[in-house]
Amino acid sequence: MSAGTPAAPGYRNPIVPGFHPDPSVCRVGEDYYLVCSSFEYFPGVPLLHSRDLVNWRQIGNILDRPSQLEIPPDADASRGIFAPTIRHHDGRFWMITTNVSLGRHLIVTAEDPAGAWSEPVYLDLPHVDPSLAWDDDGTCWLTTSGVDAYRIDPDKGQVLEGPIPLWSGTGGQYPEAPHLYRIGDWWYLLLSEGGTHTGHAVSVARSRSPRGPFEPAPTNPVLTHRGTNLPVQAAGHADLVQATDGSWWMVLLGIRAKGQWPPFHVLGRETFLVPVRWVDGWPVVEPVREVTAAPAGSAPALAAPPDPGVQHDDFDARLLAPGWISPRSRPDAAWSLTERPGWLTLHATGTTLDRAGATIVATRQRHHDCRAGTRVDPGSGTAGLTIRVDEAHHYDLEVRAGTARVVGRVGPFRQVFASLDVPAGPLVLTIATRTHDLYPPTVTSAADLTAADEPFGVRPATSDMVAFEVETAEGRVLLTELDGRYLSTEVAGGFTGRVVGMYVTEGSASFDWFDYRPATRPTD
Ligand code: 6LW
Repeated sequence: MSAGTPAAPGYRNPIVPGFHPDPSVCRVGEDYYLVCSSFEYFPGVPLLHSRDLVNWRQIGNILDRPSQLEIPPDADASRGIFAPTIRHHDGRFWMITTNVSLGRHLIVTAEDPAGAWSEPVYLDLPHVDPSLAWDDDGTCWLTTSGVDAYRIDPDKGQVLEGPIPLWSGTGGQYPEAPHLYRIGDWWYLLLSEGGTHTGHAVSVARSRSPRGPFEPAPTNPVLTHRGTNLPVQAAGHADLVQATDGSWWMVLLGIRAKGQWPPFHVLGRETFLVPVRWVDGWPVVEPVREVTAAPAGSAPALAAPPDPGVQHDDFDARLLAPGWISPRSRPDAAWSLTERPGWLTLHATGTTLDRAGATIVATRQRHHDCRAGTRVDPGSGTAGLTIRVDEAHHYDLEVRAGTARVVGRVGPFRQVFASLDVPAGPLVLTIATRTHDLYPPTVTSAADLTAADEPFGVRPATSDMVAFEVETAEGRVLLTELDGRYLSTEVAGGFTGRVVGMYVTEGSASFDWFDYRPATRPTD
């Protein structure tokens, strides 16, 4: 495989698993950079790097300080940062996004994508999903959902002209996620329509000028999975990139729902990659598959899907790794890696996970089957491990005053499902999700491709099961297992996905380590 070109001969999707929606990508030389939406979580806009478009590593979060990212303390879940675009122009990286909680678009720039990124320049314009493109003469074009274009000065955040209505797709609801590209003698406008669920579709039009008029592709929508049996659904919100070998690729979001009926997706919207061919001047996109076949004659290389999130943290570093996120804010007074060296100490900022304001340090769940564990010293506080979508949808394994208990909150309901006396001092808490025994095995070789596109042979009612275990010096105890579908987007609503992490709701507690790993068997 040559650097800068997608990993041959085959690759697995999603390329960025778990809650990583609305991807945008750019290439500079042999390096690719990708950003995603982060909504109410701080820090915001995860930034990932790759040399082959398939294996991604998170190198930071673009909005990583309060002066760049203001999420009001009472902001609803799934507000905050929507749909960023990343581009490179004139020696600088540019990221534009919308802070929906403030009702403003913002632009930040950096010469080195690893940061620091600049303070924001704000633009007060309607709609979401802003994108930037530059003309040969340096003119900067901003597009938004709708779809409208504006001529802007991106350094000053000034609108010079517009709105100029461009093209709103083929008639589907929510024309959004527009990107303009100058390719050859054409300006291409890529957009999504149909809404970011099973009706999602990607359409394209082209013009000789960024002002239009735009001529729709005769093949629209160029990509949709609506009404299909494909295991990846909701394919849309796409961005294009040309690899160093000249080949074209599309990154886009999709969901992997499980169970019947309806299916439930619990990992949020994830980022996928598909090859693009150009035929008669229009992009032709293949359906999005979990395994993209190897070219004829070559051996499939189905490595385990790359995992860009937190896998193991001993809390020996000075700073929290970029894969750690917290709802709305992470005040300096709420956490410390130095108070008890080698431990993460958390201080309570709120008294319940049922409302905004609690101290939570979490990472995205990236696998349907996973185990997440931590060794906690609760001291005299109330602390634990939570798996959550939002304040109204979470399961917690909590320790307080010599008792470990499993608490579930779903909508207006809150219940204690199990409890166990535990000795004072540190103990290991584990939350494990499983689809084992609920589903047939997933794809393990390219020969399984056809099978993978078939609807599930087994039709269980739920997405997954979530188990809660406590381990003390005396051994490991399974407290209970709860139905995972209640922590899905279909139940909770919103745009995010599950995260799993540590929390404190009373006093202070320390965490010795955190471990997350995909699991293939309950005891892995
Ligand atoms: C985003 C819109 C969308 O603004 O979902 O998938 C919205 N599409 O483009 C939130 O992510």
